This record gives sequence, structure tokens and C-alpha cells, in this order.
Amino acid sequence: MKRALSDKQQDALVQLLGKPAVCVDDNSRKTYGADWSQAADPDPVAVVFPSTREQLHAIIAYANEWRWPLVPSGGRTGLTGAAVAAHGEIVVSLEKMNRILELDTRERLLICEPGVITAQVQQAAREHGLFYPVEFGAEGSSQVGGNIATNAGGVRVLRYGMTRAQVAGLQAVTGHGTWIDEMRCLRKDNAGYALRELLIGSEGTLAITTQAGLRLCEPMPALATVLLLLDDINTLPEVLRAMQRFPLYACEWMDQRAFALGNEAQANPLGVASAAGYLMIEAPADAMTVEALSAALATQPVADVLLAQSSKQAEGFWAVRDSITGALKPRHPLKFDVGFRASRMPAVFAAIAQQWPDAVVYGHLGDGNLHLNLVNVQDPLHAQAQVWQIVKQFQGTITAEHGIGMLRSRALQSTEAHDRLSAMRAIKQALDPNGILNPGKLVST
Ligand code: 2HG
Ligand code: ZN
Repeated sequence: MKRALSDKQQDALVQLLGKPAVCVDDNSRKTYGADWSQAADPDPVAVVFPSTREQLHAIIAYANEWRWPLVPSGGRTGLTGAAVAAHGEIVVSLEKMNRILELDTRERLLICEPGVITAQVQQAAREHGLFYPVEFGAEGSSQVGGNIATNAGGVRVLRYGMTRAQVAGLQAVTGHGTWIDEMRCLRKDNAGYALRELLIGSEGTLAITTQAGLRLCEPMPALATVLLLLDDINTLPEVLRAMQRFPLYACEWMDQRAFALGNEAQANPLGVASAAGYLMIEAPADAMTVEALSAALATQPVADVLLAQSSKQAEGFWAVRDSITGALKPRHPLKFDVGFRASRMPAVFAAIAQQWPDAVVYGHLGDGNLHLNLVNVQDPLHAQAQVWQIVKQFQGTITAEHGIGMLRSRALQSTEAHDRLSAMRAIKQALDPNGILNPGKLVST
């Protein structure tokens, strides 16, 4: 039976937050109940916009009192439906808690509320001669709270780590209404369980972030960008190994089909030969010179080496990489985000090619992360089972970057060890005993 808020329940929300911060109109419900995944049709009962952590805390208390499920919501750019509200939940948008509270250049630390947009963090860092290294396609609309909830990755993970590596401090309110305040922002702090680590990547199922301390870095050095054309995928681990003499800042993979799709989407496609695959690598320009590249690759069977001669040419390479997802969209691919050790990649590629000769594979190969896209799939459930079989066979992960959310929740249950799942459920029970936070996501209770 579909639940609706009674007048009394709606009035109570308005009492807590004020009328403008409680929206029940169709447009708000549809907009804020959906994310980029389109995992399910949005159907929340309301969308609320707390402006302070006290208001957020009051919403949690309300949800526990009425046993009403909440879906925490950031920029809604996730790809697995962790922010989708399809079952009469109340969406809690953090977009009004959007202040940068402090930027300390000596500490290289930025303190902010969860609704700050990723690109604003990057901009603030730049204005102070610093750099925020979480860079990904959705940085223009994703929010810090969502990045933390999903442990957002991107193209610089290889060098700087995922969002987890940047979170120096975190303050959050659990589903139980208790505060976890880890805003000391110390480099070394070994005082007990790593609760901050636990909350990062928990996809809004344990707590909602109210404040974060983000580490900033020195700006990146000038980078050289090279495109390596490979004819034989079996040589990948060796080529990767050879390139590791450089401090790598990006290491992206595009197979033949992925590269062609991205390239055809360009107004001026690159005139690059066809190859089995393309490795796009970035390293400091003063290290990855023409001579150093020739030395590194002297004994490697690389078909061609294209070192970008200008930043414009490098941007051209990146444009191809960044266009693949969009170019694939009209083909409605069945999407996977698997991860494996580098040494297993050739065997994984062979297994994929054997089952799906027209698969499109690209992604963050330097991190062992493949975005596998299957097209023309007749039986998605069967195809998914086959992918999980490959993951199992080569000891990989069902998601290296995009997380579990709604779309992979059942897969998590079927692919993870029973005891690991039990530990996750016990944690969920401890921090959100009434199951009000993001039910049906990640580890379903
Ligand atoms: C990327 O690396 C994103 O471009 C999206 O993680 C990948 O659409 C995808 O599968
Ligand atoms: Zn990615």
C-alpha cells in the first residue's frame, strides 16, 4: 500500500523546517527523487531542505518517530540509484547546507557543509594556489556530501586516491540520531575504530554528513599526455609495468570500440590508426620526455606512441575519453563497473571477448577499474550472472567505483561472503536500528 503523509505529519515537517523547505509538488518530487542512474521511477512523498545541522538532526528524529524512510540527496549524479526515492520516502536534499566554512592554506584544509558542489571546492582551492584532486565527469553538479557517501573516484585516483583519501574530518548524524564528530582533522589519529572511514562510501545508509574537512594538495605539475596504441592486449601488464617508472597521474583504457565511439563524437575526430586498445597516460612533462618514453618502451610491443605536442592536443585525447559514456547512451548498454588486479587483465579481457565480442570496455585501467558496457543484450539477468562469474573467477569486485546503491544491492547479497554481509548488517543495525536511512540500498535489511 502506498503511504502518504497525513496532514499532521506534513504539518510537523513544516514546523521543523518552515514551509518553503518542505515541497510536495510533483515537479520537486520527480526531480529530487531521481538520479543519473534512472534506476527506478521517482516517487517520494516529499522533499525537504534543511539549512542547518540542527534541522537535519530534527528530521532524523522525526523519521524515527514516524518510522518514515529518508533518502539523503546530493547532486544526484550517482550511477547506481543510491539517491533514488521510488517508494514514498522523504528526500532530504542537502543543497541548502552549502557553505565553505574555512580554507586554511597552512593546513591545506577546506572545511565545508555537505551541499557544496565539487567544482566549487576545486575553484576555492585554485584561488588559494592549491588543488583538490577529486576530478570526474559530474564535478559540476555533484556535491561533497554525495562524494563522501559514494567515495567518489574519477581519473586522478591513481595518483591521489579516492574521496576517502581527501577526507581529513567528518561530522555526521547517524540514523539513530547520534553524532559522529571526527572533525579533528589530524594526519595521525589512532583513537579507536575508524568511524570516519566506515561512513565514507556507506551510501547514506548509516549517517548523513553535516560537515567535512577536505585535504587540499599542491597544484599538479605540468603534465605530458601520451596515447599508446596496443595491438596485443596480452602485453598490457608489461606495458603498464614499464610505464610505472613515471609517476602516473592518469592511466585510462579505451578498447577499439570505445575509442571509435568517443572519436566519432568529436567535431574533428583524431586521425589515429585503429588498434586493439589505447592507453592514455599522463605523467609530469619533465619526466615523461620523448627520450624517457623511448627508453621505457624500447622493448615493449607497442604499435604506436602518440605524445601530445600541445595542451590542445592533450585535450583532444581527453575529449575522446570523456565522450564515450554519452556516445554509448543511445545504445542502452548494460553497464558494469568491475575491478581486477592488473596481472589478470589479459585473461579478463579474453573472457569478456569470448562471451561478448561487441562489448565496449574503457575505464581507469591504472586502478584496475573497467567500465564494461554490453550492447544488444537479450537477457540482462543472464548476462549479469555471467559477468559476476568472471568477477568471481578472477577475484575481482562487482564495483570498483560506482558503488552498490539500488542497482547492485541484490548482486552484493549473492556475490559477497555470508559473514562479510552479516558484519555489514550488524553495523547497519547499530547505527540505524529503525532502518530509516536509504532502505533497499547497499546492504538491504
Ligand atoms: C567514467 O569513468 C565514469 O567515465 C562513467 O565513471 C562510466 O558511464 C560509465 O560507465
Ligand atoms: Zn569511471
